[in-house]
Amino acid sequence: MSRIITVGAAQLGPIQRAHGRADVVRRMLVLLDQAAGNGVDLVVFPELALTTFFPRWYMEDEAELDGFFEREMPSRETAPLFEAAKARGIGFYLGYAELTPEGRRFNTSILVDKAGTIVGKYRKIHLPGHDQHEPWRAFQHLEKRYFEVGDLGWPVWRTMGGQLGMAICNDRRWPETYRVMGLQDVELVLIGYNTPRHNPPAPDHDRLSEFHNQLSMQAGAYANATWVVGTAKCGVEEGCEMIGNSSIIAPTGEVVGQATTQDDELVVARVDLDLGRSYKATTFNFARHRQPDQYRLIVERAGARAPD
Ligand code: CDT
Repeated sequence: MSRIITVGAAQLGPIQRAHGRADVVRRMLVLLDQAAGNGVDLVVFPELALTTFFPRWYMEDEAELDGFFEREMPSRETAPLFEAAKARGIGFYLGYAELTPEGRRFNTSILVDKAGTIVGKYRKIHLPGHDQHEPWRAFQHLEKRYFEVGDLGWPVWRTMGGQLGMAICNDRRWPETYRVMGLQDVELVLIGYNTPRHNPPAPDHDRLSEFHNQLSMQAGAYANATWVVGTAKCGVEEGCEMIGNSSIIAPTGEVVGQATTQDDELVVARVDLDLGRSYKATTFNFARHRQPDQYRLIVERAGARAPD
């Protein structure tokens, strides 16, 4: 049986604060139509895809903050996306801000199959930024204030003919993200991101933003012999520039498709889910070569400590 699926990274250009969800969903439907025209089976939308990247602002008013969150999924505004994807037989990954019935807030993604059923949910684990207002910054990055650390781990789901996992933005910089899924024999990791080019605490890193984006996703793909799809929300949003470079990366570590704009753009690639098998059987045969007894520090210690 063919284990080839066609994947689309559905990059979004900027979403300004004044743009409502209905506007954004309309843009997503255009990308979904392009995907259908290209025979795409699975579309990957960005992190927090339905609104502007609101953690750039300090907000004390809970009602204002809640305006960026979804209480249900699908919602009235996102139902057309679910219906259109189902009608076209396309599965999708969607990132959004989740407000639970208990009042908990997470940076979340869902995996929806071709029948329109939510088959998986992931809540972002590596939350970057800070939790207090830092007025010296031109833009805040208050993910640590507005979201709880995800509590679902990194599951891998059997769906759409393969073994699929999810991560969100900053997770892609951490090898643990991929390895936890690699140990579940993941074949395709889906990642949405919003990455401001300027990192206020370390502006000397800014010139390397795209390089570090590629480096981390390509390394994660290669060392776990998995496909990785990384989809950006990018361009100048409310005066803040965010990088594009949405990419589809093979288990070889090679980039097989990449966005060339900082706007709405669909990147399509043919994904052979068996391509990683030869790596998983040789160089990265985990059962044969990994030595977990020697890796204890990884789970026992969070911060680095120099030897005495
Ligand atoms: N959204 C997100 O996770 N962005 C981060 C910015 C890091 S700088 C605070 C990222 O890793 O791309």
